Amino acid sequence: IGGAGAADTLVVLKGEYLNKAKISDGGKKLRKNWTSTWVVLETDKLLFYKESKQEALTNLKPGCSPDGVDLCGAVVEWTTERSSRKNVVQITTSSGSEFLLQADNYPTICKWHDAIKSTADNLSKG
Ligand code: I3S
Repeated sequence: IGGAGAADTLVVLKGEYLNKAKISDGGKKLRKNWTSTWVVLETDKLLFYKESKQEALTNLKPGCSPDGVDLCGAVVEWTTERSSRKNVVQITTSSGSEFLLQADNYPTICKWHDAIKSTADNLSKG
């Protein structure tokens, strides 16, 4: 996912550690593997970094783009069916990939759910 250059001006929610699991890729089911991930929300995409330090490092390196999800056309919803964990948000991308985001702290995950959902909904209106 590109466009790291002027990242600072595009950030909607600053980085925070959330638990992330990718459960399908382009419609193909994947084995679930929860990992703690540094997540950053920009105006059109959600970026994933292994660690907070990598955010700055990746943006400094020309040609180096972070792992992420294009939110245009994405559907963001709470799910109780895809995991036994509490506070799980499912993101389904327009290309048919599915991600779960989770945090034990409800206010934390609520903030991310609301911001990601409104970002995706605004892009889809556009
Ligand atoms: O949806 P699943 O497949 O029941 O997810 C669980 C598994 O990924 C499990 O690992 P194994 O593939 O080794 O069985 C994980 O340890 C669990 O955490 C997953 O379920 P939760 O409910 O935690 O998302």
